[in-house]
Amino acid sequence: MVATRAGSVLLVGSLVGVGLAGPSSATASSSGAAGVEHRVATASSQFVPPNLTLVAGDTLTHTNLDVLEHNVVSEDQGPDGSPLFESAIIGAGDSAPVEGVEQLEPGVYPFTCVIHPAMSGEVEVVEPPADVPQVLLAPVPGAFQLPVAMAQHPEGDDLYIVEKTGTIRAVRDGLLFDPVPVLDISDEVSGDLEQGLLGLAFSPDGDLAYINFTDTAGDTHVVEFEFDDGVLVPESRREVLSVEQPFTNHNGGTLTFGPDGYLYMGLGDGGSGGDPEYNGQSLDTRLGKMLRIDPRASGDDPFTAPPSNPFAPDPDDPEKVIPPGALAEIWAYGLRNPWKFSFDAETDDLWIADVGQGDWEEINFRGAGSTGGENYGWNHMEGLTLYPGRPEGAVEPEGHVPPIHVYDHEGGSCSVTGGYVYRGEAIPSLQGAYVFSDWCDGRLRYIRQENGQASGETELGVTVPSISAFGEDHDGELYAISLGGTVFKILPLA
Ligand SMILES: [Ca+2]
Ligand SMILES: [Ca+2]
Repeated sequence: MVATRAGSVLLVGSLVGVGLAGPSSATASSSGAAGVEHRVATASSQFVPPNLTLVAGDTLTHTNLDVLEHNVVSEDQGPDGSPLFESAIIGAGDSAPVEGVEQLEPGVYPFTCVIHPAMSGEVEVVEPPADVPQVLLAPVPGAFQLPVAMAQHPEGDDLYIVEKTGTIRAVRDGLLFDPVPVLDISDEVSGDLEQGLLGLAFSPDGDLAYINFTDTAGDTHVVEFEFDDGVLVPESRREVLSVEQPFTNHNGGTLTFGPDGYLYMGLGDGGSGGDPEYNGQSLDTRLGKMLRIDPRASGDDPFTAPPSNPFAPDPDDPEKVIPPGALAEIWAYGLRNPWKFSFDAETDDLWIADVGQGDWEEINFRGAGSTGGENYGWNHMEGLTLYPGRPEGAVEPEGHVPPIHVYDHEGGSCSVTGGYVYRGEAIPSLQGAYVFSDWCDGRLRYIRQENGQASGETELGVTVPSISAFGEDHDGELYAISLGGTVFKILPLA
């Protein structure tokens, strides 16, 4: 799969390079290198996803996750009267190729199920991208112990790498590994796969640093330090908040200051599997949430919730309706494990990669104008469909914000690792693309967003084993972090 994709990218790139872009490149691509394999599922008598974007020459497979028999059949016919594309009728758990898709010219093609004509979907076939970015991965100096996050101080070019084992290490000016940790709480952290020191954010003025870790009992803590002389000052330590964790997994971990100057924090549903405590949809717990706080102490309060939060009392708006018991610090809910999220440095849009249960990995998108309160659906929804293990009788929540992009676990993927929208200058053809990966397959890929709709995935043709995180520097350049101990800067190939 990786080799196929890389080959296809290189072919397209080389065709463009010799001036064969245009209609001829689509033909060359479909008759030459194999295209990317896409998948459409049928579940709950729907096509998932209902709309697909393919590059000419790509292939499509139909997987039936429903109890009923289905197929995929084009509504349009060719000159001989047969459908332009069609899969065999298959039963639950089976997959079949959708024959003919790889021959389609650019255009939009509605399809249905021959047995259930009420089901509908659409394939959009587009020309191969004129300029697929070609990148390489350059290791940043230093050997790191289980790195899981990166932050850059607002001043200067030092990179701060968060090690799950409880230390933070600096790469001075992005070039020189500093062997002395800038923080060491390794005797305080727990060590399961999703536990440890997980997040770091510097205050916008650079005077304070906030970390997120799970303690030896597994509970989450956000702690504030003064930042001075390139280190987190141990004596200045102050607890901002803590969250009891019922299970070792799904602890979220990312901390980042939003464009509004508030601290955002992603928290998983508590863990185990299927959200047994029903935390995602409960507004009286911090678990399964995105929090938004002013992390500075105010009187006896170790932090405050901005009145503009959806469930926070607002002195300027006495009519504001707040559900009983809803926590003021909640910004959004219905999340399973938002391990990584980020803001677009140019547009301020919020991107949340939410790790899925068994079937679907999610990329969620919310535009900069959001006033919060989004319900991302878990545990009623997984991806675009009802979660099979949802509480009895549970339906799609009112106002559910569906993911902008989903992918399944075919081909060895298992758990989304969210990244950033690229706003650097080194790779012009990557400008504006949301770059992300998957913990199990490590393949770097991107989608593009326009009017709240995402394009299909495009692969960058490079792989980072055990990819735990991405990082972004002041120049908008991106980094990919392997839990194995290497931090890579993503650079143009030429
Ligand atoms: Ca947990
Ligand atoms: Ca969701």
